[in-house]
Amino acid sequence: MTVEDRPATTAEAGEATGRGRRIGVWLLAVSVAVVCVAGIWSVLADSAPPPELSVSDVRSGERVGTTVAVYATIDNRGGDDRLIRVSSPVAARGLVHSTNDVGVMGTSEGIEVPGATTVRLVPGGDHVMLEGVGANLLPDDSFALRLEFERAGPVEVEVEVVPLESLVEGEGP
Ligand SMILES: [Cu+2]
Repeated sequence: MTVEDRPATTAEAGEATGRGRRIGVWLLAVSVAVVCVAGIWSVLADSAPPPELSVSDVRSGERVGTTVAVYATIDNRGGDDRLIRVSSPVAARGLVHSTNDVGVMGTSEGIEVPGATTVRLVPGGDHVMLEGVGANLLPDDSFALRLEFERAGPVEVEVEVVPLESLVEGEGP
């Protein structure tokens, strides 16, 4: 190595160090950006709008036997939700029922209550089934019912007992 070469080499080395620093700054900026995007993404994923439920027109027919079906209108002005459990002090057991294409009802995993929709529990469709009802339920009686939603949590409502014939034709009590 000659003496003349030395300053050039030092300059190159300096330039290389500067380049290394610039790359370091860029890597830092990129990783900060990645962390920010990941953060925003997780916030967005968690911030699905909360359900805004209002339950109305909750009714059942008179008790026949020990099983009573309950119908209602569930209005959701917020985000998606699902009715997952039901219970009532007048019943040993509360079930979420749906009715299949041939009119046979059975226990369902839950009733979807999508956002910005009104779901109607009606005879021949999805409904609440109360089993082991001991109390004699007559028209104009009312009783408490707890509807548990996956996201909104429990909603307490009052069920109005109506004459069987005033429920829509299609399914028994
Ligand atoms: Cu049923």
